[in-house]
Amino acid sequence: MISRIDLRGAAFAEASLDGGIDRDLLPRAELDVEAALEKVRPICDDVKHRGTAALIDYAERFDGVKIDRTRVPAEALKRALRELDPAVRAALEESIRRARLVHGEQRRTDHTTQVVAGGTVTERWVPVERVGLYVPGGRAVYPSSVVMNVVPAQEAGVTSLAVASPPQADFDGLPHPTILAACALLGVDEVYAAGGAQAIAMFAYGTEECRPVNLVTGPGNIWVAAAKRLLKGRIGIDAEAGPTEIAVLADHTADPANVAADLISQAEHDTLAAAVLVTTSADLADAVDKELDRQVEATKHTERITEALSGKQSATVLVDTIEQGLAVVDAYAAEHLEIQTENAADVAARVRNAGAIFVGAYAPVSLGDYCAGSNHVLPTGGCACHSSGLSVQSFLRGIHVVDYTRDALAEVAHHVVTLAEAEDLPAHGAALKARFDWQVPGQ
Ligand code: HSO
Ligand code: ZN
Repeated sequence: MISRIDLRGAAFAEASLDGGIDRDLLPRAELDVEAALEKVRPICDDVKHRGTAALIDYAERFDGVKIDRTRVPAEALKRALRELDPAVRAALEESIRRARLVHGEQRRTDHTTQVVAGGTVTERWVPVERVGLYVPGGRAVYPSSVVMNVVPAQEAGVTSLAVASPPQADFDGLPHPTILAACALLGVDEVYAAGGAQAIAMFAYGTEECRPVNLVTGPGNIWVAAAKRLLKGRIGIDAEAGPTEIAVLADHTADPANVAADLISQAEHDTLAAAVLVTTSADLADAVDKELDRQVEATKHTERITEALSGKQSATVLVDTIEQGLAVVDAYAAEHLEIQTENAADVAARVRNAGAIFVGAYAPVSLGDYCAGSNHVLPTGGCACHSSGLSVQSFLRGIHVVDYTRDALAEVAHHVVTLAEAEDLPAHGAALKARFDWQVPGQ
């Protein structure tokens, strides 16, 4: 069901550009966010002008449920936590504990550089004041994503955190109870029943019920991505999450049943999800194909997974060497990359482009999705060649604090004036001259 690209022999050189592999060798699923922009624009404008009333209308139109307010009452959060399955609660608590361990150590400390005697620049890390977290509803009800967004925000020191998730007809117009319970577990008490583009507009413009936020994070469908793109600038955004991707770089030592299971695990998310196996072993590729047939048949979401695996975005790539395999996975820049080879840690250390790397036979992507301690909000669509996943850093701004004494300024003033003149900006120079009775020392 998965297509095969054979880059052995001369084919590797043919697929190479400038010594590296062609980025487009492996096609990706197409999501036309641009086209969605025109549809979400009037929705966002409507929320801007009519606030909560617009959100109530959209709940009826898009979510099929009548609500009379968007703010979720505190009692509903408490109830959801009380009624949460104890095993799910214990698993979420462990997920939160591990995520806090990792993210707690990411916090940057302020740093002061002494540039000259009397002249310092301090980089001060300041948390964003208010963050809005979007959590999808529908098929993708992921309490784990609440954990992955809230924990780094809290560890960064964000004090005002609001969550929005679509109102559900089956739950009296409230967001899914597991989402509410996860919020309650994390100590988030400001939750809104709002979904899609309209929820992002609520965060950006504010309503009678919800104060506007500075930054919006969290996954979402194409409408959410389009609203983020539209409102970016007014608000900060994390990234536009695309369909999930897994790449596995494997050699003859990999277990085909494990490799197939891991490919299937991410294909389970979406018909557009991508599963890519890059291997030096044709025998492994054949064995994985067989395992895929067997395991896909036996799993719950067979249809969705079959479509994802047979889509143009999924493939098995045969290469001659691990070196070549590394070139392929670097060009692809997968959201998740597993290394299932001999000396996996050494091979992993040579990867340049990936959202997260999973080393060896016992670090499947599913571990990272829930309980590794790492973050599962990762760059998709090849963005891993320039961006990182969500972290404490995503919720901080580094502010340069410049502190110079008169003498320290005097020492460099002539250079400032010279550069200002070179740029035909004499008023810039004048700001210096004003401080020295129009006499710039050294000039
Ligand atoms: N693999 C998804 C995250 C997720 N998996 C949530 C299960 N639940 C994107 O990294
Ligand atoms: Zn997943």
